[in-house]
Amino acid sequence: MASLQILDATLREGEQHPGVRFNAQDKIHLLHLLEDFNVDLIEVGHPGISAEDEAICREVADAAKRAQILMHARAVPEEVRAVHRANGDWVGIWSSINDCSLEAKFGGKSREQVKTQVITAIQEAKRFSLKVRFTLEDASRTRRSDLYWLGKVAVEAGADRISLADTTGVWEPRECEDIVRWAVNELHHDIEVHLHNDFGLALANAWAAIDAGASVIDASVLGIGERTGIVDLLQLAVLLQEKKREHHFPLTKIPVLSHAVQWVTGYRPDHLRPVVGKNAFTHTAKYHVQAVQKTPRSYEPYPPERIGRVRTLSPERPPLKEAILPISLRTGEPFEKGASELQFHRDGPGTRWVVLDHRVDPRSTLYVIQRTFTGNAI
Ligand code: HCA
Ligand code: CU
Repeated sequence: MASLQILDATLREGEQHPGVRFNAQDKIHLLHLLEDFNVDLIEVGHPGISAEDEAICREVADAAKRAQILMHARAVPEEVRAVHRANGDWVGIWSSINDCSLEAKFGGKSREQVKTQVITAIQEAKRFSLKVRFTLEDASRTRRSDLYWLGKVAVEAGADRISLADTTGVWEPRECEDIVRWAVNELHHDIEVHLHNDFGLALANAWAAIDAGASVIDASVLGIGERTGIVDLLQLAVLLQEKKREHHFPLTKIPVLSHAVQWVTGYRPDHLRPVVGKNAFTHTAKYHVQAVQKTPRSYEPYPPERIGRVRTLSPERPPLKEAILPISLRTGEPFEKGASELQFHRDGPGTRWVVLDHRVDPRSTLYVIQRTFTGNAI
């Protein structure tokens, strides 16, 4: 456990959240908040994308106070040189060799061509004394023999760490644990994991990877990233503190970090989200409220003050409303909002329908309706 490091990728993977693009000032502000949160490794961007990205990455790297700065690059010498020019400490080079990747991402390249590219890119990085993380992208859908083969190529070319990416978020915790343990034993190298959240298992997989001996876990603030994102840094930090007694992160800074990212990205986590969600410390049922007033821990996994939050007691029950339900109909002419007394074919007599809202898509129309039983045929 002592050697576990968390890498924050908000400034790189987070820019793959739809509609997000950080300017240099935003990145520097978030970088400093992440450093204040004691994050050791921070991935700040992909300088090879454009001259503008390179300039931003450089400004951010130069503003770092103590974190090690990592930048992303394809296995292409020019992209590695962009990381060197932008003053990165680490370059994160990635490649993959399952059939889908060779075809779709590398335009039909052969395994040998990928091998040559990876060796050339890592050697280029070493010429500039960059530390190298080599990522086996889409590791979760790649044969183990292939992971071993390309992993060994990278290790022998001089990679300092090998990362296994669950690019489409398909691992389950047991599989993730097994493969990390295998990689630690077979590659004899520090192993990092990059876990997407498509099935909602990213944090569970990270937890399994830690138990299997992973040295580095990638995360981002609020989990922002491509599609459904990656491991949430804030949830991971709280879990480490509460379950493993790792006092590594100053958890009372969570609200500031969370709000900074919400502000800059426009992303709003939903109320149910663990740690930062509005409801995370709200107690509603009357007997919960009474118990919490006497002994807060009766219905709390940990006290909200520990992460800079407060509890809310909300025992008032809202009055009963008329039933509202969404229904979907294949229909030509959509009914308008406010239309009422619609005689749908499945109505029995005496049922009154009011359309509160509707949304049309090419195949059907989704109505949100209010249904009242009037007792009279309409
Ligand atoms: C990407 C994919 C990636 C790469 C991870 C890495 C993934 O390039 O957007 O290079 O460590 O999820 O596999 O984020
Ligand atoms: Cu990713």
